[in-house]
Amino acid sequence: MLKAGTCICPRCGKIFRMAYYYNAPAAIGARLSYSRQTGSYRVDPYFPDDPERTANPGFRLHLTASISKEDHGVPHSITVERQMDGSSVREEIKMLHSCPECRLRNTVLPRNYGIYPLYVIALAGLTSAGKSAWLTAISNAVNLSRLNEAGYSLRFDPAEFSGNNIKAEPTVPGSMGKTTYMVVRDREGRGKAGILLRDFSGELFAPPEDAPDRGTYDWQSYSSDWATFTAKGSEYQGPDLFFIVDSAVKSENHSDQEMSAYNTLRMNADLAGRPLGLILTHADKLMEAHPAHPKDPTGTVPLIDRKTFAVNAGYRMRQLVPRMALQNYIVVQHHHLARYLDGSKNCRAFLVKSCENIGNVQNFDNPVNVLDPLIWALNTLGIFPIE
Ligand SMILES: Nc1nc2c(ncn2[C@@H]2O[C@H](COP(=O)(O)OP(=O)(O)OP(=O)(O)O)[C@@H](O)[C@H]2O)c(=O)[nH]1
Ligand SMILES: [Mg+2]
Ligand SMILES: [Zn+2]
Repeated sequence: MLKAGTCICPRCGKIFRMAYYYNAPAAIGARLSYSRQTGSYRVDPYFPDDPERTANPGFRLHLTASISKEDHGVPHSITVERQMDGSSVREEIKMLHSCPECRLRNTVLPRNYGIYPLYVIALAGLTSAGKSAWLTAISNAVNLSRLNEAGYSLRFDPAEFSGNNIKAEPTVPGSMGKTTYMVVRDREGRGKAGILLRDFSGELFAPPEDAPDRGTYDWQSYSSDWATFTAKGSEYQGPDLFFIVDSAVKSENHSDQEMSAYNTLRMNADLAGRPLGLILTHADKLMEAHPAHPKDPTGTVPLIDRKTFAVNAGYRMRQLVPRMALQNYIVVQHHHLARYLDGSKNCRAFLVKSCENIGNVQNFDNPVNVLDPLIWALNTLGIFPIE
């Protein structure tokens, strides 16, 4: 967990404290600070790699509007007037809360970022496992509203929902993917915690089957994304929780791949003491296939069928608790890695349907169990207390 006021850049993993603002067209940056002496905010030009220019920028910046109390000193955007030294002309510029390290890649931080204690959850898993789709599904306000119906006093408030009917696309290494940020709020709307769910490209976790250097892959250097994001420092101890995501319907020869993905994760991140969730996606496909129970010698008793989990079921305790137990049971029966991890402390398996595809357009209207892993994670981290 990062203390309120400390940020991790969702893209580059840089840890920083300042409220940094950037305007891309003008290529100028500034830091916003509060002066106790004057009781007011000020904005100073700031060039992270150029102390000289920071000291003598050749212009001054003035805030054109006061900072709202609700922004806790870190608004999403500010409007400033720039006045060149020796000139009386003032030019208005809008600046966005950004990462000082990778500002040139236009890394604008999500709304309300850096204001609350920040918990980091990292998603690992092979390509096409369903990582990005799950992140989209849990940011869907329609799904999240079911939590309110169940009567919980806390709300999850996602920074954005990339939308129904979006095309499925593989996450490119080096990008942020569908990284999701959400604020956990109480009934009065007060923020309690920020949650960063960091998506990664599946290519970071297992090379393609036909990669020429598959046997000698150097994961550590291949995945600089992953390395920066999980590197520990004095203020950041790596992700607070990990999810491994895999598809419930396997392509052939998949089982050794999922183990290699897990071993890669262990090599790249210190999992010691961190909770680990396994999310099997494509529950819809598994239910359609209704596989036989592996322990049934007659092969006629189904492990799961097309009605085992209802679409859009609610989140009341009496629904949630048995449903989570059943998911864990089924996944442990069905999946190598789940069986291997079964019984380890702080491990839990889930079976979800995030979306379905019509052509290659994803539809998120009829999810199954989709918030269960999130509820478990936040409960495990002590943010979302349930019995
Ligand atoms: N039917 C069904 N399709 C799903 C489900 N989850 C994901 N998909 C589809 O599976 C495909 C792969 O999903 P992604 O979310 O892109 O997978 P990813 O793990 O992010 O893959 P990379 O970005 O390549 O690492 C997409 O076409 C999704 O729409 C699900 O629960 N059910
Ligand atoms: Mg992806
Ligand atoms: Zn950055």
